[in-house]
Amino acid sequence: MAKRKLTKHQSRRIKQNQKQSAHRAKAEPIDYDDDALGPEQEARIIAHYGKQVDIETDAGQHVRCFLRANLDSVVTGDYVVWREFDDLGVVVSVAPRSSYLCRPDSYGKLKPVAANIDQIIITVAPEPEVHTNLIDRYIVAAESHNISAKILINKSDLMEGNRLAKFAAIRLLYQELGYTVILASAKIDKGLDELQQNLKDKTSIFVGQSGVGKSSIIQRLLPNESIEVGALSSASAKGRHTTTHSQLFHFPDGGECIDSPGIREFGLWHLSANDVIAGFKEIYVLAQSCKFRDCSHAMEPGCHVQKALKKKELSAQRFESFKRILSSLDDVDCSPRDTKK
Ligand SMILES: Nc1nc2c(ncn2[C@@H]2O[C@H](COP(=O)(O)OP(=O)(O)OP(=O)(O)O)[C@@H](O)[C@H]2O)c(=O)[nH]1
Ligand SMILES: [Mg+2]
Ligand SMILES: [Zn+2]
Repeated sequence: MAKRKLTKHQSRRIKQNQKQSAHRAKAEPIDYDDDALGPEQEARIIAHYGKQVDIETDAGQHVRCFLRANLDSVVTGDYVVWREFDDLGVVVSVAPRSSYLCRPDSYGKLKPVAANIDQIIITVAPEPEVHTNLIDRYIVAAESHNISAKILINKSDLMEGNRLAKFAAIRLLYQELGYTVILASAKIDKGLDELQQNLKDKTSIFVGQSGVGKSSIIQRLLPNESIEVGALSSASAKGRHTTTHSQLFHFPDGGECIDSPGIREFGLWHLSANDVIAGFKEIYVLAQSCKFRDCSHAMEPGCHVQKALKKKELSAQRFESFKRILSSLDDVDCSPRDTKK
């Protein structure tokens, strides 16, 4: 199992959370006899509510299901086998995942966020304030799971003054690194066609801080769905999230998207230093030419990362972000289970 060396802050937070969870009532497992269940059928998980999930059958029917007790954690996007039980169902097994995105939860356990996804849409906005380190964290997570990443800058209607220059710089930085960056506004319907083109025929997950407008954007793309959108003040000030569970929606012309709850931090404790450097493509390339194989890219002679930094060929912001992520790692060894990729 996991070998953990957590910082004091992480240990304290995990202990607090464990104490709180011990007081919460455990969900009662439902009582059923295997003979009472219908035949095995295939479906996909479209929403996850802790002990229960909603599945979608091939015929497009939605069924609320319990999970068989011995089942490993399941997540939105999973392909599963289920059996009918009265008006409900029981999920009995999960198919191997082609990809999945995971993160350590606030209890320190590694949790999948979504499965069988092709790309993550990292959503940012001028309100709440953008943190480029969070963008980089998502990119590292995506690259380490072979999922592509695109950046969506929402609320372009709120760009004026300093914000214009700030977001132009963010856009340029990530475009030059090869990432697609889309400028949009759910409020004034801007950039939605371009976004739709980028989502076609793929399974995408919208991720980002609470209040950036993930649900608002999806609601605009799918006007027939009824998706809850929250007031920014309550979402950001009180740390409340409007979207509380990940949900999968279909596009009529092909492709799916998953709306996910906003988060403030994306822990990468479960990744290695090598995973992190591989997630910073430009630093990875420079590091190949460093004189020493174990170069820390801090002050060694012959360090191409430092050289590029001095010549301003490497963004100081990205390098800072890289160092910050590296220093936040501990030696947790909890490799994700095998995937098909
Ligand atoms: N001005 C402006 N406001 C927007 C835009 N898109 C969303 N909002 C507002 O931003 C607030 C938050 O929107 P949500 O769609 O709930 O944000 P979210 O990212 O889904 O938040 P969580 O579900 O908490 O993660 C709401 O008040 C929206 O009306 C936009 O393009 N421009
Ligand atoms: Mg939402
Ligand atoms: Zn170096």
